[in-house]
Amino acid sequence: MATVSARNAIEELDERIIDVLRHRVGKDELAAKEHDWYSAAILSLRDEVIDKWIESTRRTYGSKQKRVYYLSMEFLIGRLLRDAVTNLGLSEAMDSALARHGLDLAMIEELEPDAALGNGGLGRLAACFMESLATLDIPAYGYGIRYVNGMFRQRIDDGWQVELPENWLAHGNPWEFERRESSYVIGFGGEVTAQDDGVVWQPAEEVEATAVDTPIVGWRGKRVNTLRLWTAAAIDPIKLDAFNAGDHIGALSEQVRADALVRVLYPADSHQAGQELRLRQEYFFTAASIRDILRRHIQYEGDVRTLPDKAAIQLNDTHPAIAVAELMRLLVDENGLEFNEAWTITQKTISYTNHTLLPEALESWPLPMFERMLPRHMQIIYAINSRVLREARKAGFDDATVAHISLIDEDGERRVRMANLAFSGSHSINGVAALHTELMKETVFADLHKLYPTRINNKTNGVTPRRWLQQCNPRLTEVLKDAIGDAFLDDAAKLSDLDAMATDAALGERIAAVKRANKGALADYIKRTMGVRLDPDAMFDVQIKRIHEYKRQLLNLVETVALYDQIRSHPERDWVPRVKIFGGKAAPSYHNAKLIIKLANDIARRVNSDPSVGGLLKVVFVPNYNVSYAERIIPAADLSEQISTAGMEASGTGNMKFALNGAMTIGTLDGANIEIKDHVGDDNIVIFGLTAAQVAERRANGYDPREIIEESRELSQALSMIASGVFSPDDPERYAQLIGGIYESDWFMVAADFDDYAAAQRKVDERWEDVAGWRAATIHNIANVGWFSSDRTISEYAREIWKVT
Ligand code: 26Q
Repeated sequence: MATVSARNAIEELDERIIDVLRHRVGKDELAAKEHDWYSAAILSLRDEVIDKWIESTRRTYGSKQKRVYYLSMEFLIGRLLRDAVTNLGLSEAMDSALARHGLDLAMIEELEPDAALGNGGLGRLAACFMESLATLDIPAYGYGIRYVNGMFRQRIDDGWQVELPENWLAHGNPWEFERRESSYVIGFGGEVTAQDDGVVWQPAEEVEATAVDTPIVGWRGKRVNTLRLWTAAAIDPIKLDAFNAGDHIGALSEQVRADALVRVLYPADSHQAGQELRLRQEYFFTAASIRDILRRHIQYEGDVRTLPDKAAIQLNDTHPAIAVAELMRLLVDENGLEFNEAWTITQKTISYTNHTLLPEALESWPLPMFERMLPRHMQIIYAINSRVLREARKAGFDDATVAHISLIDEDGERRVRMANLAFSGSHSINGVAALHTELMKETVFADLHKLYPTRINNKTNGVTPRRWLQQCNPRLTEVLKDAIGDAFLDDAAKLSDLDAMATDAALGERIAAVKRANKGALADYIKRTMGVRLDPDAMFDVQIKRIHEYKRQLLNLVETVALYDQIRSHPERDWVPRVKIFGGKAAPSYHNAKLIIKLANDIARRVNSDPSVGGLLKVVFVPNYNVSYAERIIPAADLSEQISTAGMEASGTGNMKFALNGAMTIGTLDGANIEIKDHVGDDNIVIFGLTAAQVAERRANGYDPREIIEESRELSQALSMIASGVFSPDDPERYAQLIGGIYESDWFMVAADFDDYAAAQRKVDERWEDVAGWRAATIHNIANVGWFSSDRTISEYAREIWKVT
């Protein structure tokens, strides 16, 4: 029964929706189509968001608080409607208001396109952080690029990945506001000339950056912060002199060059593209952001010297590392500061997060290209470098060590090292999980760490429990509320109250029923969209993430083949029915990753149509895995696959989302898996494989995969089935090279970890058959991963790096 005030809220919202539908959407409620109601629902809600947004902004200006600026090339937001509705506490009112018109909020939510302005973990982390910053009432701005085409749509054609352009803005974006007054001219190229006692950079080319703002609503609507994305335009969109001379195409060339800057997200998440356009994008958004930050600071504080007291700039990886040189340039060239004073201000203001140790992912740019595009920045980088190298020599470092510290890589073609630039210009450099941070100190940053031993620190990643528990799993949220009250909604650490109830049979039963319902809903969706039938009573075993050799989807697939082989050989054994779910995108130029997708689909076709497995094993590769798909799959997962080669996954964040939704993890001692194990306890996670130290040791002392393969019947059998074309009869050679790589070198240690992984999977089967034990483990997982809330992560950044309260 709705209370009087709830009825009033519904009434009010309903009236507003009808008013908006008529006067802003321009539709009669009798004629309105679904997408008209969708627009009306968002615009009605938006009014509420805007009021809180303005209130938050006034409060920040009034209190003169220090602000946080999060610079990121990627924000993988997903949909915003459900986020805004639930964070404003209007879910029930909206549900009921729409129901009066025969509409279903869940169905309306499906009409919103994902804002897919990111590749994967790094971009999704930025989105979780934005939500937690607003939740914790920290005045913060996210800065990035308003890509017209986000992460490509993935279609699977005959098992192969096909990339299609993504077009999230096709029908407009009700969440964004263009701010024409916040625009800056960004220069490229040209020359630097001496003038009086300073220098002048005269760019050869100029582009205008204009802000487009999106409100980010915190939990319970406490604060609404701004995500400011830059769009680009030519200063002179049609060059009239060229146009009048009859060169109608040439007259548009500047606009075309400007459009390219914000046209598309680079769909590579590990090895760097090395293309000029990428560096242009990086400078474009970073320069606009730094100018905006300085403009705001000077407007309200009057003096650039107090910048570190009022602004903290966090660099999300090295993609915005040019911020170090740009801030120096603005302080020295445009505000007349001495180099030393500018350097102190820069270091106090900027901090940098590293997300990867993979050498191929460390950004560096050919020096000639850099110098051509950013001649003044190149000079500043040389000046910074001579200062850093002087400090290294003074500390008594030898030539080899000094060479590692240098911002310029002098081996072969000279290159600018963005990580060294970001490191030297920051007071804090953090890793994203404990192991990752230790490895940073021992490997890529060993020498810089020796020179500046206090700078590296750890901030283990987290995820927002609003999106990744409350919103995506309302059924579970209700059961948890009944069990422990609703304090956990405001503090995820309070989930620990569940721990004492782990063996409560009634609670175990209810949580199992929720899982079953979520699996049923996912099975229905997959049936409807792919035509594949899944048994919701089978174990849902899930690996969803970008396709990458180090993440070892191939290990999972080889084990799947081994299991298939075993089931066929011993149909009489009581196998645990499994559904293997895979999903993820491959970078378009990553050959092996694309081949792994094809292999998953080839295996699926063969296994799913083999009557001799009798429904004991099903394999699906879900197309176009994205944030919205993750929100469907994660609540329905029984088993979470986190099986990267130890030492290679910086943190992982999917691992946290699965555990929060009650899945068991099978994983290696890598990234945040280690900390998840520490929190949930050894008995509530299945760990296998080499440790990071053992991987390093094997690589150093000569590792012979062939020997290992020959000793494992199961492994050699599975590998030869794949390599000989059992799953690719139309092209038997298809996987010869891919599997050959495992025999020859096996950099990712698939062979070394296989037997232990297969044994761990059989242990998972055993645990699954112990129904009460599995249910208790589920509860222990949910109860003990509250620590992985991005609220905890952001509190640590705020206290230890940004010094904001
Ligand atoms: C660089 C240069 C040129 C083009 C593209 C790139 C590029 C783009 C994206 C390089 C890397 C990325 C993304 C990296 C990423 O997502 N890393 C993940 O970050 C997560 C959040 O910290 C971690 O949990 C994951 O372990 C890490 O892989």
